[in-house]
Amino acid sequence: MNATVTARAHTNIALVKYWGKADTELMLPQTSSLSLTLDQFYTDTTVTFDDQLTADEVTVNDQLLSSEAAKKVHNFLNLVRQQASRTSFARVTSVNHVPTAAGLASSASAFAALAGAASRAAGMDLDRTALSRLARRGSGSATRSIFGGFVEWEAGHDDLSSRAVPLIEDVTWPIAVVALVLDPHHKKVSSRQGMQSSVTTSPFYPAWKQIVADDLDAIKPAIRAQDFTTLGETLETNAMRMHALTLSARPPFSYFNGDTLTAMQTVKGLRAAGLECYYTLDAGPNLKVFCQTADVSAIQERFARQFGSDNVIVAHPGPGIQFLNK
Ligand code: 2P0
Repeated sequence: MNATVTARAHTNIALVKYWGKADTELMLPQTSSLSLTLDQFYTDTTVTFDDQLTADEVTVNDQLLSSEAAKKVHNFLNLVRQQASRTSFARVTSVNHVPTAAGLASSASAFAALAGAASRAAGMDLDRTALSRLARRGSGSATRSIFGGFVEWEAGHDDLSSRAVPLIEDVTWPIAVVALVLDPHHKKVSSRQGMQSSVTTSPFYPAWKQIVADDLDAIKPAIRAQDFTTLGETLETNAMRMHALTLSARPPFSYFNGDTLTAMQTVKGLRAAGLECYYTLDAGPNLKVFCQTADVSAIQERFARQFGSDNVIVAHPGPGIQFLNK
């Protein structure tokens, strides 16, 4: 009998960023990183291995993908087949739950959910540490989405040691992330290309490794002590220093657009007015603003006036991977 397994994984936002691989085959990063899993954005993925299939069949948001578009998924399924000693192809159905067509869907939730559903459907029973290592092979940031709350991806030095470790899974700290949709379109430079270019051409890359080590040393005690100021100052500076690696690459590139810069000014203005909040952003222009829940409505209103209420989404700490059936 062919098992059908559905897994749900949430996306995460990095506070100390992953930006560069040491090994592109094993997907080992240059540095460790640390994130917060979010409740609002998640992927549900169902996998069945079926002897009747003559190729993997991948459907995302009700659209059957071409074999070219499904290539990353196919490569990932090959790895699962190899580990599980299976030969049959798989039917994969995936739905991204994002509040609007926001361009906030992420490979993190997609590959974390796929790792869970595919490994179980293939008959493997992996614990969450092993799942994080498997998810890593699909997309680096997916390593962290196996766990909820604050999660560190320890860089490690080989397949076994490069894995996620939860710092605090059940977050009781009343904090929120206000996500701004400033451009819903696909990014022009993929994270994969962008980080590789930074590693090989930015003269600042060696400094980045030290920055990450220092930021992790600062942010982990701040999280444990619920020290919001240290958390915010560290995550904002870390994001800007990551983006300095794009501006200093050859050729230079940037993920900012005009609205990104405008929104950064708004955050500074809010802070000057006594509403403590800090921004971060990834490989796209959409700013994410960290704040304390008591300040959410004031901050949300300010950005809704600026960018429209449909483009402002409030998220909170979210859970790790869940299996929706057996
Ligand atoms: C992060 N990002 O730590 C960083 C910050 C974007 C900026 O991880 O090549 O999709 O699949 O490992 O995980 C996005 O890159 O890249 C990412 P791959 P991924 O969240």
